[in-house]
Amino acid sequence: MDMPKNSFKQRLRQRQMQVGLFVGLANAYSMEILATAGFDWLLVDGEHAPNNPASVLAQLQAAAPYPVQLLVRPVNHDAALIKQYLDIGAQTLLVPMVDNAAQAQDLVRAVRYPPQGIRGVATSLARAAHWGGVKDYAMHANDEICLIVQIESRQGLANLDAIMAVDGVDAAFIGPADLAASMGYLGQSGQPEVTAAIEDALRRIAATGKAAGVFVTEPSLAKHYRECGASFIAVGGDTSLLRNAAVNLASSFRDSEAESGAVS
Ligand code: 3PY
Ligand code: MG
Repeated sequence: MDMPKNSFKQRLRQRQMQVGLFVGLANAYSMEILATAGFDWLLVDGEHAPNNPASVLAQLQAAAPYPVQLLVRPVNHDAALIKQYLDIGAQTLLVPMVDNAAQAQDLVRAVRYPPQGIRGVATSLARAAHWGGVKDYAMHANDEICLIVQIESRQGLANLDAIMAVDGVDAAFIGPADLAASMGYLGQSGQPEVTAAIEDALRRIAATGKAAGVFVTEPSLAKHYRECGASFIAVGGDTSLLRNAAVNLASSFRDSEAESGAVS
């Protein structure tokens, strides 16, 4: 068969708006539910959620029949771990905490086969290559991989232009929580100085001709960030959706019991 195309990367290039969700439940069955929900992309989080290559694999398989793209966030910049995620079929990686161009350059090398990079070759063992069934996988793989760097520190902002200039970096995604912490506003990503820094970063990324993304749950702020140049946004996370719905359901029944004078 021919090389599977990375439609997320294609739409990213065309700046088509893509709406996504962070997925931290680390479970294939709930991933499959989310895959039916209508998001353009779902991020399997291996940075803060208890994921590893085996659990990411199960989630890639669960979502495969549905028209949604899966992104994978590794816990760090480890080239060996990145190789495992690419081999099991992740085509788009969102890599956290990229602070300078040297790190970005190393990540580009980690996702590419030689001579441009250092990704190890074993297509007969790789789900991504259909275990040897994808015609010339090794020749086309570099083209279909999409590398997104996360900018989420003062240092990352200071080095933004140099990071974006690295050939092979396809897009940058702003992490408001870590950025706020780095700016001295731990837990206050809505702080005006932080949102101003995010706006500026989104504009600067878009001006480089590469795609900009951000995590934002507030609809009016999401609209504003889109106007600043964001073309892919994460609008929430599965863990929060589940917990908020559960808390609201429990409390709505407690409230109605109290209103009707029921004694528990
Ligand atoms: C952050 O906010 O720090 C993230 O990594 C996700 O948005
Ligand atoms: Mg972060």
